[in-house]
Amino acid sequence: MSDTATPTVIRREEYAPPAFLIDTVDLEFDLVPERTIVKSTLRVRRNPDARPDAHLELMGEQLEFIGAQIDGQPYEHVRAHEHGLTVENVPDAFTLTLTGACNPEANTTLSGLYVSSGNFFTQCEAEGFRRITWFLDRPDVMSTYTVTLRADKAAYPVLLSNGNLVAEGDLPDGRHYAKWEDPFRKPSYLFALVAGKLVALEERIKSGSGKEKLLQVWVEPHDLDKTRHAMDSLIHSIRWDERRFGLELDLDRFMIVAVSDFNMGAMENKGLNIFNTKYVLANPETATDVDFANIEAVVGHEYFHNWTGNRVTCRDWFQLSLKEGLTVFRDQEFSAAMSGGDENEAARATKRIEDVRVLRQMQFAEDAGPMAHPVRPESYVEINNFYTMTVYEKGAEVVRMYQTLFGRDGFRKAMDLYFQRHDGQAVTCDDFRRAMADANGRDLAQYERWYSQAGTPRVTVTTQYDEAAKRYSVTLAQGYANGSPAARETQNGPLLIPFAIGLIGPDGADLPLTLEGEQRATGTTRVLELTETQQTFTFVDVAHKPLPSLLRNFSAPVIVEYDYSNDELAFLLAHDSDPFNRWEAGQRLATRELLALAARAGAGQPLVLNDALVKAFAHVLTDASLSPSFRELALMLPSETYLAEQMAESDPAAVHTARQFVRKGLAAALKAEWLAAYDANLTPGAYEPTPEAAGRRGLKNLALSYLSELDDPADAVRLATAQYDGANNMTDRAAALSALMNAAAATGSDYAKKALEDFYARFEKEPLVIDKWFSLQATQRGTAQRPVIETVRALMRHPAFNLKNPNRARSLIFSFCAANPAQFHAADGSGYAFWAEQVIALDAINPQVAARLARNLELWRRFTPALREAMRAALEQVAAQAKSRDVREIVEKALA
Ligand code: B3K
Ligand code: ZN
Repeated sequence: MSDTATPTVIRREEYAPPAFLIDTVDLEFDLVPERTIVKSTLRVRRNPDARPDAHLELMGEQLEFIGAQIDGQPYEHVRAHEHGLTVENVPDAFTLTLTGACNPEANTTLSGLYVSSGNFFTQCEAEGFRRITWFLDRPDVMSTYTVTLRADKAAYPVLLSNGNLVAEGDLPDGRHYAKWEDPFRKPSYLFALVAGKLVALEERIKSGSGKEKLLQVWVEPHDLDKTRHAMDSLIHSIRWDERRFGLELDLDRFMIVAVSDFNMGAMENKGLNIFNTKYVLANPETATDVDFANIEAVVGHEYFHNWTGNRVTCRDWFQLSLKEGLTVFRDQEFSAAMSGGDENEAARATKRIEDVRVLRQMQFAEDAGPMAHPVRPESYVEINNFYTMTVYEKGAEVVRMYQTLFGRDGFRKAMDLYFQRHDGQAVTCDDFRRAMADANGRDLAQYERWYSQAGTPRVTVTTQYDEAAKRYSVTLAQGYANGSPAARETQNGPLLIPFAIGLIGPDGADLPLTLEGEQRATGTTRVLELTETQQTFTFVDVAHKPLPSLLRNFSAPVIVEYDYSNDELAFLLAHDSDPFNRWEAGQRLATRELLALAARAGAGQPLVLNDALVKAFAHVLTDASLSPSFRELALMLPSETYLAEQMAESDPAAVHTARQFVRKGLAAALKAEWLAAYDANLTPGAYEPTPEAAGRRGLKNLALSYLSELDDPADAVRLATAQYDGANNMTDRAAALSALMNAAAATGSDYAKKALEDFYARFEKEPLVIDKWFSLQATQRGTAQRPVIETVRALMRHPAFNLKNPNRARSLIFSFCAANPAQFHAADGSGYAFWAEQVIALDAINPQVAARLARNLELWRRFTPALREAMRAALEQVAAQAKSRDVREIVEKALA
């Protein structure tokens, strides 16, 4: 456990190159669950570019020191301490051999070497390697690795590590060994090993230049029937990266291994990606359409890291977004391409909408709280706390904006230059920006502020139409909301904001665009470059007063403020040629209405549904020219969490009342249309995870979910029961169960009891499905008679619950605390008490997972006074009891 009394703050400005370099690493493992012996032989030399140091300081944690040698001779001047090993008075160049032991069986942190289901796995990013052996465990120390694994052959028939298998064979006493060599230099965080009883789905393909490649997806034997989709996703990723970026797989062999105990989604270790089972295993019976899409995205993400992350890595952890923002951008583009081809704008928009929804709900919230930080943070206490929405998702937006500014070709040229300059190096975000600038002949000095400035920028728009002169001027002003952390800090000056805009004529068609000073009109969407605090752009030859379509395709991660009327929003929703903004108009309309209703609900006033919203939704629901997936997204109301964050004081109960009122109102007013949409979007026949089929299921199941809100949900119950019993796929079965649970909560009946029992019995042997069973119950609607916290507490005692398994903990505890806001924020404080208990319990087992849960209360200051006080008390309780650096950093920042 990473606990210290006084936390050390690590600062970006204090970066210094390592005093020593390690050219080669030779690791020998004797794998035994309770005591694994690790012998590490390092070729070390003084770094000519660093301040000389007499001693070599190596990092190490939770290790038992056995012995040291220098150049083959026992060396006594070695001091083992809590944070590592000091090797005193070393020569300029030498071979250091260190022998130590660790206890993988007892390692519940899932960082370093650990045991899961009887097999060995590693997780080294960010600082897990030091829990395996002593090392310069920092990303700017890159070495060539040779790894020998020895273990009992019956218990651990498969022995894997990075790179190529160069030798294997039997040893005395029923043991065997395997030796791996990774030809590419890498930092320690990309090291991995796996040992155990595993089987693989294999494919051989030829890469773009005609080289043979072996692809493997390793799983436990009973999961082999759930590997096809991951393999297909890997092949698609390889092909896409060749096509779009000219990047080829560099190893002869590429392996994915699934493990059920894992702290996050997956890890891009060189040639040996290790994945949470959740992002590998899928077949139609066990995985939903969303699972299929997530697997494709995560397989792509980790594969793309091979170039953006592994071949070119980060100099230090402050540069994390160099690899993460860029790789998220690449996986987003990949998923968009898979859902409709690189060129199909409408299909791409669906993916864009989904990504922006996540960004706005999660990253904007992060920016508004105590953990707000720039894409390139300035300091941290525990680096694992900085694998954030800001580094990943806002980081991806910062990369996307280069492409928006320079086009796909300009972006590609700059990527080529980036690899030409930096292949094999550990570099910084500035190096990336420089490649973008140089390849496109642009000065991007101002753009640096996107990396150094925390907070969500706001762009306020005012427009003016001069009827006589046919001129339309758009004034953009940038800043930050009052009271936001960003506004409190010193700001570095205005950002360069690519602001895409279109003008829509009275007939709903886009107008051709001519900016003042231009000879002729070009295009119907223009990317304005806002570089000043305030700037006016004037369009000429504008025949009629237009309606502006602002920030098309969400061209920058900002909040746009513009006073649209409800009629204008309805018009945009019906006509905007930019699918993203069409969706956006509907969301604005719904958000405005929902917030007004929440205010009334909070004040105890009666609620009335605005007919304009019903009409707008009816229009979308019945517009057959729109794809089902677009309609599904447009008809989904903004989440309760997002709505609560938009209030001056978050009031989850009022938001829930308002949102339920609107759902019920839309269900009743459009009942016939929902029923028709249900019938029109059935997907008979064999299950296909294609975007088209998934889109139909999505719209059909959304219709079912609205129908389940009716006072008399008989139709929904009839349809859902039949759908549950007849489903040939998990998407439909889970949606049917959820609709039954919803109807049950609304009416107090037990519609869902039988299906819930059946679901458990049917999937008892499928942990990922049982996770869904827990999470469906944790996120269900509560009633006055039966608050969900009681169900959650009862489920904590269920024999299938296990706090040590992160997926299971997330399925029950996180689902309740983060995805059931009305129940979690119960006025009696029962949710917060539960949260505090669980953070403290997890803190002793797995600080990384505990710290994620700890973040759930960080926006406490923004809530209504009674909730705020109850949240503070819970935070103080955790602050008093938590031990890990991870959790302490979060709660101390929240309370500061
Ligand atoms: N690079 C890893 C994340 C490691 C998290 C360490 N706490 C997965 C990814 O982003 O691909
Ligand atoms: Zn990543």
